[in-house]
Amino acid sequence: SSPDSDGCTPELEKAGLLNKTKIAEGGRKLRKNWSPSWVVLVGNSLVFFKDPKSQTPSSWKPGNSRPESSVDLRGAQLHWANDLSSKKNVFKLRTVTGNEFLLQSETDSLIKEWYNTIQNVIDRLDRE
Ligand code: I3S
Repeated sequence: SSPDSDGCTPELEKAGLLNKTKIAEGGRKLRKNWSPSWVVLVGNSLVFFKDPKSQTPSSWKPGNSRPESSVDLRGAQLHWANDLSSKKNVFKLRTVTGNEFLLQSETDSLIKEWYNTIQNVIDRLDRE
């Protein structure tokens, strides 16, 4: 179970290392550039950090580390996307602004957890 399965820390939902590439910006297709990213799901946002080696689960906090980018999950769409890569365990996240990311892990259970957790946040925001 996740560290937050008891709901005692409502802000930070999940953090971990995933492979990431952005494939579209504002609906315009981009060239893939896969790299490891420290991914943090906090509140309504998915936040990406560079240099995962220097990151720890506590170092995402404001002031400690500058995010590379951040994604607003309100209105976002999530789809399994194994057709978009030769890698296994790939999903696509599309924001309302037309930014698209692929996220991937070699570990089946880990990518499923990420998928479910992000989808739960999207569903919660859809109901608001
Ligand atoms: O969808 P593509 O074009 O097959 O994606 C591959 C390329 O981005 C490739 O880089 P080049 O643009 O230098 O060929 C990457 O190295 C591959 O990882 C990409 O494919 P995968 O299947 O890994 O997503």
